Amino acid sequence: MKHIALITGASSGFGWATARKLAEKGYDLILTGRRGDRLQALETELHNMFGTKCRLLVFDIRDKKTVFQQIETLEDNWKKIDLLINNAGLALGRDYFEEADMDDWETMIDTNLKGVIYITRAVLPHMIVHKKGHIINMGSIAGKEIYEKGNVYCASKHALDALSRSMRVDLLRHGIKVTAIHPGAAETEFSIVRFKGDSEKAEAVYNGFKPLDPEDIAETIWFCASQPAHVCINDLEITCTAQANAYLFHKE
Ligand code: NDP
Ligand code: 8X3
Repeated sequence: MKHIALITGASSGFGWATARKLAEKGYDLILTGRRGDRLQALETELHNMFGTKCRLLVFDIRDKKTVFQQIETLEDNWKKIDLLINNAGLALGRDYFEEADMDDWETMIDTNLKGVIYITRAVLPHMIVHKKGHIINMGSIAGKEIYEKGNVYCASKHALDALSRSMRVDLLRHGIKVTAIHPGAAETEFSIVRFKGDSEKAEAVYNGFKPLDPEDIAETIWFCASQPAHVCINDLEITCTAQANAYLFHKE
């Protein structure tokens, strides 16, 4: 029987690249995000390239009721999720604490933290029944260290780091693996979203160095997902070679 992975935030960036990688490796995929047109395009691509079976769930991960309803709409064969990749997330703004937008802060907490809690609670009963499963949470180097004007984005990813460690402890008795991956700067739509469509500001983030590609993260996810049953990669930090920590870059 084929393995099933559910990827949140599959409509772009890491999620999209990971869908491709897992499709290539023979997974059936549940793809989620708000932009259904993007998910449909991805489904078509994966079907044509690998004959992958996809199930699309279009929803906003901040909406608790909808998250649980959407998981319940899955047919029994799709509910047997082997791998949950909690990837959907975002940064909004980069401003001093006293100047930052409160609504942006709430959106980040609702998405990066509460969204992960909702989807994980919705999927978990199906893993627990089968006494196996693997949850991969997309943290960030911003969840290990803070940087100037990173405030609530950093806090949301620090909280996710704590949540990943808590999940690992609490889910031990069910035989469920929990991995947290913490990337540094990677070029996706992340900065375009952070700077609200200002592509000049977004591009400037990556000036003078070669950032990670989404494919680098997809490869890392595959490395974690493809370990033998008795091995769990717990915590993994990855940056491009030009990045030493959350704020130190070697730029040409
Ligand atoms: P992208 O902006 O390219 O992708 C983000 C994905 O999250 C999209 O598919 C988006 O889908 C989804 N998403 C955002 N908000 C919601 C929501 N409310 N409901 C459902 N889905 C949502 O960024 P990345 O691929 O770079 O980011 C993926 C993850 O990696 C994030 O958690 C980010 O914090 C983390 N990260 C990114 C780094 C980077 O430098 N790029 C480095 C470290 C971590 P849609 O808009 O269709 O809903
Ligand atoms: C994304 C990486 O450095 O912009 O989590 O916070 S950073």
